[in-house]
Amino acid sequence: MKLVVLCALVAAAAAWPNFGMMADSPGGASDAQKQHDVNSILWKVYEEIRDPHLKELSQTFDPLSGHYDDDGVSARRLMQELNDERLLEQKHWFSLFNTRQRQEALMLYDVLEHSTDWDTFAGNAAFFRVRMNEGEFVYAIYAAVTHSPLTQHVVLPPLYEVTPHLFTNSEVIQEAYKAKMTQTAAKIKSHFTGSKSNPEQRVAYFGEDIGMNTHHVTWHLEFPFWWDDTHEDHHIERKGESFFWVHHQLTVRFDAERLSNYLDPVNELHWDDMIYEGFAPHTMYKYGGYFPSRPDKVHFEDVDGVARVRDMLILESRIRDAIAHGYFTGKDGSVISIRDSHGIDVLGDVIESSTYSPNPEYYGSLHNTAHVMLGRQGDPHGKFALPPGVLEHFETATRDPAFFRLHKYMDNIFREHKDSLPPYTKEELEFPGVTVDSVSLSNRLETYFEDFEYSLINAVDDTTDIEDVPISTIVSRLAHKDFTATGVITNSNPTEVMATVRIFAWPKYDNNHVEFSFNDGRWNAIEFDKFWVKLAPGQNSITRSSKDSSVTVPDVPSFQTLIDKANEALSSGSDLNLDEYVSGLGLPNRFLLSKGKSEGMTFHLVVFVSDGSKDMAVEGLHESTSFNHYGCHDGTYPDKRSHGYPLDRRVDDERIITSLGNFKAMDVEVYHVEKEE
Ligand SMILES: [Cu+2]
Repeated sequence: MKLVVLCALVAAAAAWPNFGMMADSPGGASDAQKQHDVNSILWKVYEEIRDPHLKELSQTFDPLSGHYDDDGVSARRLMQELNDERLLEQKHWFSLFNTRQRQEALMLYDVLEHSTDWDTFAGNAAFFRVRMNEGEFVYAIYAAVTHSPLTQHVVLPPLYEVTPHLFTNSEVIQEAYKAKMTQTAAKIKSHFTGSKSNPEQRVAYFGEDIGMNTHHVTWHLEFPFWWDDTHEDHHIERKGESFFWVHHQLTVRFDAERLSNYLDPVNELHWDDMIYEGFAPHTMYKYGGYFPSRPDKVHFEDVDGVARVRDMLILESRIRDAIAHGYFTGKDGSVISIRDSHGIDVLGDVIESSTYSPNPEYYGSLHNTAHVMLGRQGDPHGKFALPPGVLEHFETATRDPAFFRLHKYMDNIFREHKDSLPPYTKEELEFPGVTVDSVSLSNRLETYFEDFEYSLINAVDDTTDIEDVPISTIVSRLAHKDFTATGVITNSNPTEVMATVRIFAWPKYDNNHVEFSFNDGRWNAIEFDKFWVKLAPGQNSITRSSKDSSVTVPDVPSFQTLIDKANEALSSGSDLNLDEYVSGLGLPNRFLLSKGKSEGMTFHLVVFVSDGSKDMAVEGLHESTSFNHYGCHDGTYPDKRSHGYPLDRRVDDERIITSLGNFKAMDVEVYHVEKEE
């Protein structure tokens, strides 16, 4: 079991000291009621509200009469925009990267975030749902439920069942419409985009995985680039570093998947080079037509109203220059050193860029602009009035293999910075008296593909007069057999010590079966787990199940399950018990192992045990090893060390690490089997 317990506890104490009182405040509602309302407000979001109470609220609630902690400033502003008819129409595409559309979505987010009781929150949600663009509305609800203290225990329904268009192929959507029109129940098989003539299709199961896409969207919701401390109530700690790490892990995982499919790791994309790989998304907007395609081998073009290719090269060289100098220059000319373990955080803020960037006027917004630039290459001058490309939505971005090329490009910039830091010394890395004697696995590591079904009910148009027929799709997805790792660790100190256990693995060989050097391998290390244990004097046997990995989360319950659970809890007065699903931040647990090969794929597995008393940022970590690994948007990240420690810095002499008693390495084979046994 894993959840945000640690972050949440810290958050409740630090950020919202009044939360305990809020639950009893007028208009307070039970968690089950809130879950029910959030379910109902997102159900069939392009259609009329079905819940009678919320439907009535949508007509009777007055946003100006709500209770707010900003004196109603946000509500008055949005009402003004609404009354002036300035807001984006309904049944139109929405993109977060469209500045005006984002502002509108965030105006609603502000209203919800400043609502101090549930009546106000739910009333606003109902009122604006029938008056604002649906895409903006969904984004605002997801962001508000993620960040509002009122909704700490609410589980957001899986996005792939709320807005299925962004997660499945247009062919499947068309079948779903047909099923609805003919009132025939359907289970539609989804296929990955493309054909066997395209080698990239071999790894489409990764870029198109709905769980991985949900993880990606969730990260960007919990760590939004638009988050502004002067406006919000707290600072999100290590946001820039987390931006680096979450994308770095996607990048190295994608390369490992490629190797298991006999493909070379991706090359970086570059502005003055060709975009070799074209892409046909086979995906459509609910409203706004098909996502644009891009042929093979096109040169980057300037995109009207976004940026010129030359601008991108200039931004890149300014950032590389700062890395070479070891400092960024702030808006006021101040020197912001990055030659230390915090430098990565600043660099991440600059590259994304987020509002935390110290000088966006000078360093620009490399990542966000690049997403739009790349997304528009199919229609750079707007001649064909195409809607935004897949790269302009976190839900769909990884479907395009160019996403990983773009992120490899940025990952290499991050590496340039990490390589500018001195390697860790033996003294920094050792854990006196602690030795990892052995590491063993309970069973053969196996991956396979399994079928997963999810509902498309929310994809199709609807009317209250006609009953729903069940419509779902079946996707094939990567999974693995569970396993348990056992480590025997000796503590020869006279007293108990706290230890941080860090587990990584990297593909041992490249596509030509040449072994990666330690230094290249460690940069490509996939993080498998991190947890804290107390080691008694003498020998300790530590077991850890793959199910507990802190980098993963369990599958989110289906939308229907969430509806049933909330209704059940409401009618019986029982607890919701959905806490383990509160954050979807983390890879799906079934994705923990990357795909093996039928003859076995060799990974170099490393276990590093560091001194927990020096690493821990929060007390009591050994009691609850579950935490939000990819960062804590509302609390303190439990680990003081850099993400990826101790493999994040260059290793000039690998013996410094490999000779340590608190380090253990071994080769493991991952087998891919065709059917689950
Ligand atoms: Cu991203």
